[in-house]
Amino acid sequence: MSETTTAATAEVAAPHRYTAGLAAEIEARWQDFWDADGTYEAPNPSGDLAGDPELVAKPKKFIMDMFPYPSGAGLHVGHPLGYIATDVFARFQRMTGHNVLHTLGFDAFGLPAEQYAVQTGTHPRVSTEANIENMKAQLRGLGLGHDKRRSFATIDPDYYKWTQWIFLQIFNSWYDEEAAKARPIGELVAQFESGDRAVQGADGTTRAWNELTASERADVLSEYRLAYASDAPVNWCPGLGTVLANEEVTADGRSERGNFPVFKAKLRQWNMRITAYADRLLDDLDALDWPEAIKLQQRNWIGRSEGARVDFPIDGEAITVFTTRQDTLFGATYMVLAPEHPLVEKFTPDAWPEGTHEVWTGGHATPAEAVAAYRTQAASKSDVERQAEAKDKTGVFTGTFATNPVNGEQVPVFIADYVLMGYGTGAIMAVPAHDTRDFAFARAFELPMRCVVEPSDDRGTDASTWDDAFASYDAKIVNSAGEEISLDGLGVVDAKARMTEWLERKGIGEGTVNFRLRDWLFSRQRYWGEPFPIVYDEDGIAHSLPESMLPLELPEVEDYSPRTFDPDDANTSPETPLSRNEDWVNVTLDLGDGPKKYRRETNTMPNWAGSCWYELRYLDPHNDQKLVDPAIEQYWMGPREGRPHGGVDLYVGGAEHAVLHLLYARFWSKVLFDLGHVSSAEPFHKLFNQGMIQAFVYRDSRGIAVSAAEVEERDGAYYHQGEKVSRLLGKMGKSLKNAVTPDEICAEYGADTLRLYEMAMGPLDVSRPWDTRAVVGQFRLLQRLWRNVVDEATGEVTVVDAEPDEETLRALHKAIDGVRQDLEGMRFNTAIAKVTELNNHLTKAGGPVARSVAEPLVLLIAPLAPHIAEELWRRLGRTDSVVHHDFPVADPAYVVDETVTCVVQVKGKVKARLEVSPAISDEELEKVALADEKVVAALGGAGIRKVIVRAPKLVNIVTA
Ligand code: ANZ
Repeated sequence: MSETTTAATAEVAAPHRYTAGLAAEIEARWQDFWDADGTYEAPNPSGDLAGDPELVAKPKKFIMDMFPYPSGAGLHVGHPLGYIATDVFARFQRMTGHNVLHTLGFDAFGLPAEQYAVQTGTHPRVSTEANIENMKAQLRGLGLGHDKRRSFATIDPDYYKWTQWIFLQIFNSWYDEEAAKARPIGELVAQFESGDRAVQGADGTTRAWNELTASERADVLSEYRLAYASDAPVNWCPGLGTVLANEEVTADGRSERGNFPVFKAKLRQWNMRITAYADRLLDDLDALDWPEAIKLQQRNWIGRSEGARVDFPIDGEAITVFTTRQDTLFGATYMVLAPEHPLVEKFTPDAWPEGTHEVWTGGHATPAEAVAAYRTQAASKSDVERQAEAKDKTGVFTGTFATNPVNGEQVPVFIADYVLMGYGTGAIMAVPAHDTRDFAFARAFELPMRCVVEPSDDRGTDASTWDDAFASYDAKIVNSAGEEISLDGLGVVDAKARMTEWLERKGIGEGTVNFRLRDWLFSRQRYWGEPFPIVYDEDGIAHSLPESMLPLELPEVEDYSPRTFDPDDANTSPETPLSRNEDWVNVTLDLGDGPKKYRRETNTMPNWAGSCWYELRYLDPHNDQKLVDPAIEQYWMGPREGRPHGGVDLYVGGAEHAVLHLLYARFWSKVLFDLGHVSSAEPFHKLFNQGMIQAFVYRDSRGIAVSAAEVEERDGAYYHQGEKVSRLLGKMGKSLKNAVTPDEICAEYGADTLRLYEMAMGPLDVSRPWDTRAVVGQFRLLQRLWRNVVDEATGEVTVVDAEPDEETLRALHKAIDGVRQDLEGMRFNTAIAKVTELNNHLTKAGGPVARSVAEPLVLLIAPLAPHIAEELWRRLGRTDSVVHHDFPVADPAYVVDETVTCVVQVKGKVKARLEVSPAISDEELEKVALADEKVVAALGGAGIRKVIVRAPKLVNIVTA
């Protein structure tokens, strides 16, 4: 018999069975109802919260997903894992008395949209909007309870108006170190005008503000602004035709997107002074409820190092180094400058000093020649390549010696590419005995090594005999006694402190903190991004557009494709698509001092901009007067007990966003907080990283992925069109030909089954392999649930108004208790196991189910499988929605175990085991024990001296 006839026969016999067809009908109907009813719309406080008794009584929960990028490929079943999880959680919170804000927008600017548009020849807006519509339809089919009034896309002009507005807040503010917060730039100007703050000229002299030209003032302010343009070495990617942020460059120096080479090039670009917030970004992590792994990644990325700056004099000048080991100064036997260090020329003499070692000169006739040759060589390497822990260190002597300030020794100064210009001061003191890189370099260049930290092993203190450096923070200092200072015998920590104090006293150094974090490169040479609300006057001074001119909309251009170049050609420079539109670029505007000619900024913002503040827009999505109404922001995001910086209650997304989005969004929050626009200094209080849904990748003998749907399994081997193929667990995706779409699964089983399957696959934070064949298991659960309420033949509800038996009551209340705890703890897989157990109990018991059991069962599954739950609820005669119904509460009397085993000892030996109620009293237990047959037999009529009772587990009878 074919499958179709089986299904057809079943439908005749049981026309009201829960089939894919019925699921589809139910799901579509309730989705329409929920939309029309506004079931998921979360009210905002209107004005004063105190005047809103309903909201005062209801705690709030703001639950968010990392919003999707609407790609042309649409969703596969891996994408909605997190969305389903937050939806289940949000539904549970609604049913436990919370006002829940849950919605989803779209992050729609950025490179992929533009590249897709370039490939297909359609305008990015057209293709992006079509992708959004497609994705919305896919998501709607999953029954996600989103407040749709609050959804938006980052490309909507009335959204990016505020992205531009925030940019201007950042541009028009500075970081006041003393107050440790951002302040409006006008307050800085006032300090300059009044003379409260001195204006430092480039030569170190003080100048009067009112004597500066407009252009000079702009330059001074640029040194303070939190968003500023500067000519700095940036990551230029010719293959993509744009510059990239450090965070977008991979560990091997290529573009994260597209895997193209990235070069350092000096270009005028916009930056965000995120470094001003390094300390706060670090400190505030402590109070966040985030996975430790993500916190650690942020800490490492920010990279706080405590150390000292130390001056090494040369001919009345000095080279300043940054070291984290000032305790090892006596062991510094040479110095290294980054090849690009600006002092290199100055300290390069005309000729090599008498008798300079051949290895030091690299065979070059003069220091200048050696330096020039080495610089060319170093320029072709990325920072990452330069920092790689390769043993073969390269470099060249500059021909100069500096003085080690602790012992007056003359130490040679080298340039070498393992020292980077962008870190510390771009110069180091080298301590070969205690630093691996210095050790390798010293070996190669035959430089002396001096052990100044006592080794904890038996290598001895003659470093020249060692195989590698010895590094420790937990050891004693040796060989470090000079005329003015001695560190001998001190531990590392104390020695560092003593040295810092001495350096500061002598005025030749100071303790400092250095950060690895760099300012955030904020401009891109792209069309599909937010235009900068900045214009330049005829002197090239940047002006912000007034708020009334926002949004500055992206102009329509003929050619929006980026100008890309030979990926390997570093000698190229970017061309912005917006610059090709002269009419838009050159404008006459009145910025308050009469109409004048300006040129617009033609870079666009990076795609990260739109996701830096979207949580705030969800709160007050249609406000066109303010970023967000303060009372509304305070209600949803403001600080509460246990969350001192405020923020979203739950934010779910992938672990790959540890440093980019999550760091940028924190930074914007802090600026907005400092400027008084929001009460929350952190965007996301609790972060949860969901695992990935993986899928098997099948490859033929050439290693090419073949369509997973066409693979057959025979005796544990896999075949594609007769050819044996290999099988490995990997990512799911179109390119690996193993994508399964939610649409397929919904068509075959319905969304409720898909939701249950995804949640049942394992703990949410663990990656799990997709197995289409296993989905049916959850479908069967729903079929059995249906059968426990509805007669498949007649469609009549079968529940009865009878008292359930004791065993059923126990099964019910245990399930309620367990499911409640599991949903609260986001253990959706075990919650499903408990619902299944209860449902199976009812199936096995047979006969009609009592209403007092059927109703809570439906409520238990409602967060997980909302459509079938809503349907059964209404069929049970209820007229309200399950969505806002109270979640069942367990009766503790039925939750405790029915009986416990009590051990009865006679003369110290176990003579009986009794099944008793856990609530039994001592007296009752004693009575039961003494009446037990075995106990009576064991006593054999002997007199009882004492009975020790520890209800409910132990009775000990001592005989006379
Ligand atoms: C002397 C020394 C002795 C060092 C020793 C280390 C160990 P973190 O912890 O990452 O901040 N350094 C400083 N500036 C550098 C640059 N621009 N390029 C490459 N290396 C640089 O690292 C700080 C240490 O890295 C500094 O401390 C310096 O080497 C080196 F036993 O100074 B140290």
